Amino acid sequence: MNKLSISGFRQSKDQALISSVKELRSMVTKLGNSGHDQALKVSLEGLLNDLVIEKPKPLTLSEAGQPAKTVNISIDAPQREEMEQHIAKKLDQAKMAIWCHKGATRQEAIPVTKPTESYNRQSVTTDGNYQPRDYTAEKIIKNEQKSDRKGVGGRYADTSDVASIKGWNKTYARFSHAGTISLDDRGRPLNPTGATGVEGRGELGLWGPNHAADNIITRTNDQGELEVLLIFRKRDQQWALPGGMVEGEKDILNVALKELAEEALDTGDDSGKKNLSKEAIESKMQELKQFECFQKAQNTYKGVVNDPRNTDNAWMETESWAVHLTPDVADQMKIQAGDDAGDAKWTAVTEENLNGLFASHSQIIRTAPMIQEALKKH
Ligand code: RP5
Repeated sequence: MNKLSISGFRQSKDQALISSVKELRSMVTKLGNSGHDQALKVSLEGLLNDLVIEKPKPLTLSEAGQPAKTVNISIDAPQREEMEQHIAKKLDQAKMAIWCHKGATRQEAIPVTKPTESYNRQSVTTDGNYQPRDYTAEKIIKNEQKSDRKGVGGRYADTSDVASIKGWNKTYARFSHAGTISLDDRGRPLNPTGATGVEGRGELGLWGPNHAADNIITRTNDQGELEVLLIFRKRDQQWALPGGMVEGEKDILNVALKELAEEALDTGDDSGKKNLSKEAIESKMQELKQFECFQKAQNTYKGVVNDPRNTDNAWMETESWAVHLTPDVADQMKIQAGDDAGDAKWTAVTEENLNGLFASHSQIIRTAPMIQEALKKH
């Protein structure tokens, strides 16, 4: 798009355009916080660079002493419309990106028509009363791979051409713990838990299920009370179970252990500094696997996570693994936050402490028998 100059604005429609530009500037500031879609921020900055707003020129007097008609808007009509639509789309994307990180209710960011009570999950695109917003983060589109092969050129996101994706319900990556995945008439997988108000992939890389693994690690402290290991998600500013995405791995417990080592365990040397190298993480995982309590890890939940990133066509699913540490293992385990965790700590298992965790971790954590027993005692 060419550089556009808005100058000599006088009419209300120019003021509306200028307000949108101001809003764009404020979005860039908001997106400045870590964890937000930085690719989107860069593209908003580019857009702002292309929009030059000049102060209204003072009216010059014509020879007859009357104001000369020199005040013009330098954007002609078709360009203006195109630019207005472009700005509106970018503002929408920015609001969605910010919303995704706030975990706020969707209505706070963008009003959407709620699905009606009779809403049928399989008719996301046919129910006339339902008007989801289309949103796929710019960082996802930038990371799209050209084919339906995982990890092409280090890219993690699916192609936008969802209809070209084959093998639904066949491989782990394209399989849902919630049951057979249905596709709509455009070949888009439908969220088995129903409508979210957003279509597209939002901030998730894959169409359909985005599989993760989570850890429910408990220990009994010196006072005989149960504690669980939680991490603080920097991006969401919320406490959560240590966990992360399954990327091509077949052994899901292995993924859980990798995430545990990365986010919550000390993988450094005696200097106390955390080492996130592949080797350091691998050696920590091997160490954990030697312990009997890890060999007895119990899979307590397999299913959809009510994650703020979920859309009608892309959603999080997880397998949670519960491990109760024996006292000797608990003593050896040094806790240190790393990767996208800003903090990691042992937390007393009480109703209060387990409420308000990220996504639906407050529910998932309660699937571990040790947690259930401890809560009964309180
Ligand atoms: C949640 O998102 C899962 O339960 C898991 O804890 C987490 C994985 O996402 P990232 O940590 O990779 O963002 O839905």
